[in-house]
Amino acid sequence: MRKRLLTGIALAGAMALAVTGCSTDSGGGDGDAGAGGGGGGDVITVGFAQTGSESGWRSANTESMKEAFSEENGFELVFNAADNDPAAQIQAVRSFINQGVDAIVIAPIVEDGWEDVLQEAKDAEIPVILEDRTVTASEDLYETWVGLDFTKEGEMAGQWAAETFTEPTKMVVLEGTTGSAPANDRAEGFDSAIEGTPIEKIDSQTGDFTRDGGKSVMEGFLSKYGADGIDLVYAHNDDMALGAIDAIEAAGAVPGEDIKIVSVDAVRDGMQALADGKINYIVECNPLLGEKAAELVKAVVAGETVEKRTIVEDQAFDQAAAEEALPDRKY
Ligand code: GZL
Repeated sequence: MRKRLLTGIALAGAMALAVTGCSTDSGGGDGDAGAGGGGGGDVITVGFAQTGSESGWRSANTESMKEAFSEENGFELVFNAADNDPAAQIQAVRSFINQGVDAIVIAPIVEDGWEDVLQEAKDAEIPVILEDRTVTASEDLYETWVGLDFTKEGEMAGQWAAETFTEPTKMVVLEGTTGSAPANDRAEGFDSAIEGTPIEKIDSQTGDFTRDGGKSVMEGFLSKYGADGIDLVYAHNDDMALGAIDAIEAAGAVPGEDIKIVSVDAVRDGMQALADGKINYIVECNPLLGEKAAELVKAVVAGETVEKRTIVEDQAFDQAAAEEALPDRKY
């Protein structure tokens, strides 16, 4: 902990000076009581409040963050996964503040409810960096955000659907976590892209970005409308799309043919299902944000001015593109 460790050492040094009238060389140092001998001030202690482990995307994102915020890269990482519980995540951030970390990184589960704890971090002079998802709180309560353009991801999925379905089409939607930026923005982007098309959204429900959630919601849709009553599934992430595939196959229908599926993320299991023809189109959402997030933390802690937003570009895949990309896929 740069700031607090140095303050601690300086204070101890000053007290030593006060007591003995001279600084004590910590051995190998230059007699400066504040040096701490091993350059302890070089390590940046970062509290990272992750959403949880709800999806394959999240696992890849967590791995990327842990790789980037490593000891050899000059960090001490304090990691918390909040099990998709917004209250627990805010509590984790509060504990980071109490620990006096040098910086806090958050992947906020939901957009709202962040004003108080972000103000507490600001009052404690601990910079906050957002990665992945965003918040509705004022931009002056965090230093910067690195993530993806969720609205554009929804638009790209919707454009594919608009080009593919020119006849009356009945669509159900598997929504992401209620109140999360990706769920809100992917819905908005997709809906704007299919405006004026013969695609009708007959139902929409959250599967909380999990495979089990996607499966149980799809089971409900199938029992309500029948396999013949649904032409298209729009899943806000691959894990829910994979759950929908399980439900569609259990109902005796053929995913990708009887009921087409468009999804977001492009994680390995989703890309395999796309290559196998069980999903029809996937828009990528790149989880490998760790390197950029670590770069931003170092810049912010060093007092440099950084851009308020850094957006990582996404691409999209049809079946042929998935077959080509799979062998080299990092996640
Ligand atoms: C998007 C990310 C979403 C993924 C889901 O950046 O927040 O959360 O699309 C994950 O797979 O659960």
